[in-house]
Amino acid sequence: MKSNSCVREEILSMYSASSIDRIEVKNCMSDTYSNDLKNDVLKGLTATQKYIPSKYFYDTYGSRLFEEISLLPEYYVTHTELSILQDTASAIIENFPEGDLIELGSGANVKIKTLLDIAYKSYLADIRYVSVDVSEALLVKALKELVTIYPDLRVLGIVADFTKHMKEIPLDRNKVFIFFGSTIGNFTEKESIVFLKNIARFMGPNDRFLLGLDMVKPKEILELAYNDPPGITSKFNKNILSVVNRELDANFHRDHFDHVAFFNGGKNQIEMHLRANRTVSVKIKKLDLTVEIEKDETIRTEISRKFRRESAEKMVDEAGLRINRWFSDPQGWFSLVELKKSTSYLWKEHLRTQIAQRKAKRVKG
Ligand code: AVJ
Repeated sequence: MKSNSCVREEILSMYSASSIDRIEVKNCMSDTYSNDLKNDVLKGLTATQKYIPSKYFYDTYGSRLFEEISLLPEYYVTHTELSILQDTASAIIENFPEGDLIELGSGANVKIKTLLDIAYKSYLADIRYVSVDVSEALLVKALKELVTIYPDLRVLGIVADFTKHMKEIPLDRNKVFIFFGSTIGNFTEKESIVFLKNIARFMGPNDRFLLGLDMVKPKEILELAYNDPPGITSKFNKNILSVVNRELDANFHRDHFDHVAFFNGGKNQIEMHLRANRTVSVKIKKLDLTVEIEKDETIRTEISRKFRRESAEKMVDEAGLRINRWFSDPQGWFSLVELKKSTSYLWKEHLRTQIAQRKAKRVKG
């Protein structure tokens, strides 16, 4: 099966031709998604602690549910990050006269609009917005909205899994990578370092990386954010079963599972699980698999790690990045961190190219 081949897509809509001209979309997912899902679900549901990777929450309905979560007062994550962004957008965007703002896992537009508003107000010469997201429907909708709000803005949408398709991101211009929402918390410690390293590789000495990090805070506040009284997070959690049912022809029954979310203090992470409220036997036709789940056994659907300044510094450092500026809200609940490539990493790269050049010369001469 081919992978990493992205197909350029035509955008059809009722919008004017002039705005459509500014939208370009590449789809890198169409031929890998269902295969990845198969492998991941097979591995996850045959493990001792059963799990389904959290990236499969985000089909169209799941993305919409997350939007709803982000409006909940209990879910402090989104509005705290937005308030930091509003206070710091001009500081962030200064000295960025032209280049690409590359947002990974973008979803809706609220946060990027805060940056673009400032860019537009100040001087914006030639900024392009590059959005990388797994959900094509949402991505296209968001891009269409942006080109109507910002005349002249060029946008590029890449329907891709940013843990796999980094190669598809254009690298010829100045760059600010953006990874909002503390989504990095959904990766294990190891995975997050691999991910950051992968981005660092594509950064030049002047490029920046804006990373959102949710901070450790009292357990009650954390647990309420993932156990909202109206039950939207519970719906969001159970939606992953509908994704598996639809994509892999399975027969999960959402009523047979309860939403569970708690703070694991030893690991500084929120964990979301689906706990079987009876003995469950699930047939997954496309995997030729029957999964037996005991009463009270759980399927882990998400970890959401919470950071401290020291743990963040350590993680970033191991990836060859350094903290350039640290923005936070007065309570210190959330942080927006501006990263640059670390000097030692730049030196290493410099030496490596020099050695390679010398070798090449020696071969020739
Ligand atoms: C979108 C990954 C940042 O981990 O808090 C919200 C997802 N899960 N409620 C998070 C989520 C449950 C969210 N991120």
